[in-house]
Amino acid sequence: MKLYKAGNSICTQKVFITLDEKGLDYDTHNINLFNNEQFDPEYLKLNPKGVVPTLVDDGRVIVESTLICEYLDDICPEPSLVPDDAYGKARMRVWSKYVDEGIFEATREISFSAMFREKMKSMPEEKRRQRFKSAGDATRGARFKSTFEEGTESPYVFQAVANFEKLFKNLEQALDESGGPWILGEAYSLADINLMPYVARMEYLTLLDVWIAGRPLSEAWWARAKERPSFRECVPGRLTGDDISSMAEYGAKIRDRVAERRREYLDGLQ
Ligand SMILES: N[C@@H](CCC(=O)N[C@@H](CS)C(=O)NCC(=O)O)C(=O)O
Repeated sequence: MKLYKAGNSICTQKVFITLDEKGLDYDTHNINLFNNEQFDPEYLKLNPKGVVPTLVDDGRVIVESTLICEYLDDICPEPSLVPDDAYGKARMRVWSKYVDEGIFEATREISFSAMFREKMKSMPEEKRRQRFKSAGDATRGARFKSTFEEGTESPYVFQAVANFEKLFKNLEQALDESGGPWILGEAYSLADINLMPYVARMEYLTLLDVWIAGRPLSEAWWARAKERPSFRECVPGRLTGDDISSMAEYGAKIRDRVAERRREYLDGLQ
């Protein structure tokens, strides 16, 4: 199996954790997103959206991190990371969908406004223009442009802050209903794995407590999740010292504004 990945890519981290939990062997191929290697015509043949990760298993190409994780559970059922029953599977997939439809973009927008934006400021204009390329996804280029130009003032960042607020409200309720220790109850599953890299990113950016403070079940879930050997191996274990210090340094600069935007969102609900 070969996994196409990028350094510090949240979507790839889900796949790394799943591979590690399963004890599967694989090779990796790095795609440098800042050199626009995701738009290389050869890579676009594998992944037409021009994103990572992509898994190639015996010549078969699988895209979309959530689907890759489910594929890995299908080809290697032990230890199981997917509930046996139909209702359990549906509950797990609601969490995956939730992450894919709101939390992934929220994490990307917040990360861009804090960090990648600063990196892109020093890029030559032509390279930056290439980076805004959308590979056919009209909103992707617009989002990049908005977070690059407006930073935390971008409406996409406001929406991102609100999405994290809704996430932790739902997580607290789900853990209460399931009785924990994991999102679906007793069994650790892809519902947990699919969420962990996004929560980790907020912690690395020093922003997590904006949403998690005062939510004891979510705090306990997170403390438990980040102690799993697969997480330690695949997230902190694969980040460079520079990745970790950049996230802390740039995240701290937007922290106060993120907390204010959360307040604006909560005030707007009243
Ligand atoms: N829904 C896709 C999203 C993949 C995605 O957007 N990956 C990011 C890295 S986490 C990427 O490749 N971005 C390319 C870019 O920034 O141009 C998945 O979960 O696989």
